[in-house]
Amino acid sequence: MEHYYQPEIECASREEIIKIQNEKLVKQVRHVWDNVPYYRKKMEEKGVTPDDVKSIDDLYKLPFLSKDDLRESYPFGMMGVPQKDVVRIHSTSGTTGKRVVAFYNQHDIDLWEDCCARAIAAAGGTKEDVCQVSYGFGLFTGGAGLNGGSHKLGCMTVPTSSGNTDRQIMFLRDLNATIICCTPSYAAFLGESLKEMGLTPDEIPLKAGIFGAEAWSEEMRRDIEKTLGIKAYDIYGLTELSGPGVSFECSAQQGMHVNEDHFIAEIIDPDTEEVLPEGAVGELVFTAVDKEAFPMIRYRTHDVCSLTREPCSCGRTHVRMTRLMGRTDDMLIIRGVNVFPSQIETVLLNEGYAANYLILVDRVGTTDSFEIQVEMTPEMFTDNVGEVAERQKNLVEKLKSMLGLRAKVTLVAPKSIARSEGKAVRVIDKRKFF
Ligand code: DLL
Repeated sequence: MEHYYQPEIECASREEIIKIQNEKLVKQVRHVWDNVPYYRKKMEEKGVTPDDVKSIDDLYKLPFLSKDDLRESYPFGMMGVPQKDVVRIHSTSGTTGKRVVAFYNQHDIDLWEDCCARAIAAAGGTKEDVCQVSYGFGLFTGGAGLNGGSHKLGCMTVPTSSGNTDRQIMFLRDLNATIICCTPSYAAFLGESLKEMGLTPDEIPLKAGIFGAEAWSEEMRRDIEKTLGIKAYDIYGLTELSGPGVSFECSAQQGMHVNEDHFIAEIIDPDTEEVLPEGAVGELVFTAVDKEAFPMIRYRTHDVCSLTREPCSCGRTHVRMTRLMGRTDDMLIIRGVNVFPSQIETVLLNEGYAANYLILVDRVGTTDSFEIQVEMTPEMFTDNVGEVAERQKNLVEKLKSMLGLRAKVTLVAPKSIARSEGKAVRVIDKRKFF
């Protein structure tokens, strides 16, 4: 059963959505021109003025924004309202260069929390539910966003934040949490922990999980659904655009609906910057049409996916984006071959492994070395050398046929790869440091 939070918007006709977007875009371009000198300069350099933008059909005229722009304008250069009206900041978890600092006024917080409330409702959430928010709280947007969304929906909200697994499980069971929000890797870890404690899925009250902030595969979804006995929903977003809830999955689990009354999605060719037609795979670009304090126009996300407007069985009309296929900047080029970590994960999960792996890339002389360390599950763990060698050989072959590239596969003991409470670190590319 679907629980629409705002059916008049979520199920609006295409014409109605376009009308909303047209009006908001025209206003937003004027707002940015008047209040964000950094972006105004970019528009002037491209020879565009607000008068040139009369509808979403004129979007292509506007300049893109990139992470480099945000670094250059750090910290206040993209602020769109007087600082006295800003009520919050969040920041990305980026490990290189300057962090991105995003600003919010009360209006921005309200619209963001609405987006998150829609996501929880689409996962079946109502005010009857107990929603445990196990994303990190603080500068990261995961905790604050879903906490706010859960409040708006009227769920009893349990803001555990990430970590302290024993306490997470205690609250899950004692407070009868029916919905959990965390990264998919942490959900998988919770599943492992419950299993170790001898608990079966029927002994925990959860019915749904809202997982995002990092790439995960369909196979990983099935694993989590089985170990936790829930339906697992994908949620997408990024700090620059507010945080989680830019798009979310409904019960059809056929892609994530973009909240189109707030965000216009485009897919571009990352090299030529040409806008691609519906269905094409490319880089996702977003325009936030009504965010005021940190207004992003044509922001290049580096995330790779495609869009579809095929009708969805849930009744929502907003465009859907596919599960992310990778990032233009996470794509590894190993011995000249493009490799996305998600392809590796698909092979591993199909072969019965869990998503506990580490991809190690280095340069030895002039050649790239490419190793994948994979944890054996407790069930398959053995010290029989012949059996391990046979398993490794099988994985090398399966990976070769998926990637067209030979990797060294090393099977390691269960629990030997460090777990993460937030986003998992799965790639160590030492070549970057040469
Ligand atoms: O990760 C916001 C978020 C919090 C989303 C909680 C969902 C749930 P950032 O830290 O700025 O924001 O990272 C944004 O994370 O560009 C994607 O590459 C990746 N990402 C986010 N959601 C997904 C997802 C938050 N569902 C970056 N699948 C984005 C794959 C995701 N990758």
